[in-house]
Amino acid sequence: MELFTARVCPYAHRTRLALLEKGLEFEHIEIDFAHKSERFLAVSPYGKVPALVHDGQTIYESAIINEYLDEVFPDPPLLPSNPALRAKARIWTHYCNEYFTPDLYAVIRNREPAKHAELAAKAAERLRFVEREAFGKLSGDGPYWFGAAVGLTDLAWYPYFERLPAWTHYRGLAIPEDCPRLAAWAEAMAARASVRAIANDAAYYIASYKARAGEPMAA
Ligand SMILES: N[C@@H](CCC(=O)N[C@@H](CS)C(=O)NCC(=O)O)C(=O)O
Repeated sequence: MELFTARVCPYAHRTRLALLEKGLEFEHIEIDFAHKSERFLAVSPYGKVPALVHDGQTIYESAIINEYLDEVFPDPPLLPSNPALRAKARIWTHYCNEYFTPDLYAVIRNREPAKHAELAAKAAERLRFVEREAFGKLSGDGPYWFGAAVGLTDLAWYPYFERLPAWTHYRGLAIPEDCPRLAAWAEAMAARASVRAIANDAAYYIASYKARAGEPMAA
């Protein structure tokens, strides 16, 4: 199994975490976006990471790769067994991709101080929605999205929280104080062996996001 990946990429991070949680061996192929190899462009039709080659097939799109891995290597399972809960797990990954991520990145990309408060408030509201609708309704005693067992939803969301120190540094955005369940979840995730095995520190992300963020902006 080969994984085309990049250290900075939150989507590739999701798949690396899934492979580690499953205890699967794979060849790690680091892609430099400025110099994409012919092999990479041949296997990854969108020219994006992550892309997985397994059994002669290329699978791409992080959420789809992770479901593929869960189907082909079902132990340990990373989706709930109940169909309604499986649907909810997918809804939350969809929410991450379609609503949370664009609003989060809008905050760090924005260089206009006049727009900052509105963008930051919108991203913080996304986090409060997670606190209320996910941790308040689905997680029981937690600590994970669907309770006691880690799953694909946790793996889809966690990469943004490892990167959050860059948002705090450049834009003053952090987990809101009225989101204690979300904060406890981020801590529980950070302590997992899979997460620790490939974690980068805040300084790495602050340097990585410099080109996008520019200078820190007063909150
Ligand atoms: N929807 C894709 C997004 C993947 C993606 O956007 N990857 C970025 C890096 S984070 C990429 O490969 N970009 C290639 C480039 O910038 O040339 C997924 O979930 O896998």
